[in-house]
Amino acid sequence: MPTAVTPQAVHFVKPFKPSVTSTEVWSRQSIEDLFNLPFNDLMFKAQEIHREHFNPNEVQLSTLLSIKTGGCPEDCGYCPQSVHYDTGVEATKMLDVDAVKAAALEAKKNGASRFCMGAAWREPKDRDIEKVAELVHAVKDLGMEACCTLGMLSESQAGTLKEAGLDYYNHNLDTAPELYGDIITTRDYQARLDTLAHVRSAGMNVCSGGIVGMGESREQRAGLVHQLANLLPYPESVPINNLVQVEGTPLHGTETLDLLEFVRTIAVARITMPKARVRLSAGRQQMGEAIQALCFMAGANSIFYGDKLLTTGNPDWQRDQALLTKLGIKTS
Ligand code: SAM
Ligand code: DTB
Ligand code: SF4
Repeated sequence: MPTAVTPQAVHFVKPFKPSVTSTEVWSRQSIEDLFNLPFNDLMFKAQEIHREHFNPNEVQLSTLLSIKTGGCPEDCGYCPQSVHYDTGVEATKMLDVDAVKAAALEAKKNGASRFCMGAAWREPKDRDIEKVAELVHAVKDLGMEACCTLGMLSESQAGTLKEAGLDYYNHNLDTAPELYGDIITTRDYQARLDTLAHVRSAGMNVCSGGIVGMGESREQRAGLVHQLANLLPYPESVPINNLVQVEGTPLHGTETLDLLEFVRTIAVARITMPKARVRLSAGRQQMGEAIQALCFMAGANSIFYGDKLLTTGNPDWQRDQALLTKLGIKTS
């Protein structure tokens, strides 16, 4: 039996009108029940809800760039950028504005609408935030949506990023609360919820999801979705990552997840967060076209687009364009 976990609400500190409003409270049991549906029933339910809120033949493209790689003091057991593990990832300094502008322009030319900048920090320093604000301006000047994932954020740092024009802040809950301590010991679940609250109160869109395939049970996958779906309001953007196993990390060698379970996780996220962009995120290179097509049927309507995630590979844009064309999917 899973541990009973009280849903954590992220409350507004300042008045803010989110684009997603939700009052529905999901019990953990109701989410487990969705996971346990016969596959076809689950897919049908997810399709119905998806079609109520979105064009089912449209997928949004986000391109990632690591603006500061490696050397991170945190011990996230999945992550090749942690200083605790020997993965061959070399630590770099932060990229300058010209390098970021060039990468964003390339992403735009290839059709991406959102540019996401990631940094291997536990938390940025205030002087880092000033530099990131310049990068955000550069991306916004190209007419793209901007997203950052920089680690834990204070309320004032969130405010500075909002003022710079940042549209989305990505900070994942990663897994169910009861499994979290087995994966990461250097910061707790509440700290993640606090960052999400700061992002909300600054008036930015929240991007938050997690990773499956870390050896969790189906109940624990339900536990992750339970936390996300009960955020008030739930995130506008929900990345669902399949663990990319990197040699040297503690999670390397974990038994791989049956990919139909991955599809189920997408479907349950779609049903419980009907208006969110559910992103089929890391792990696509290991997935094949049929599973990705099932994910789109299950309600995924965003992908990371471009041949690199942060440090690991992703299908190149020509391959993705070929798949999307084959499926008759338009992009935004
Ligand atoms: N350092 C910041 C943080 O942790 O919030 C931002 C970057 S961090 C790499 C962003 C997210 O990438 C993590 O929260 C995790 O969900 C995801 N991630 C990292 N390594 C991964 C892996 N090997 N497979 C799948 N997702 C991964
Ligand atoms: C998210 O949920 N997944 C992305 C993004 N947000 C920052 C990161 C995936 C990282 C995969 C491992 C790597 O490339 O280092
Ligand atoms: Fe650092 Fe983020 Fe990797 Fe954790 S996931 S080790 S915080 S870069």
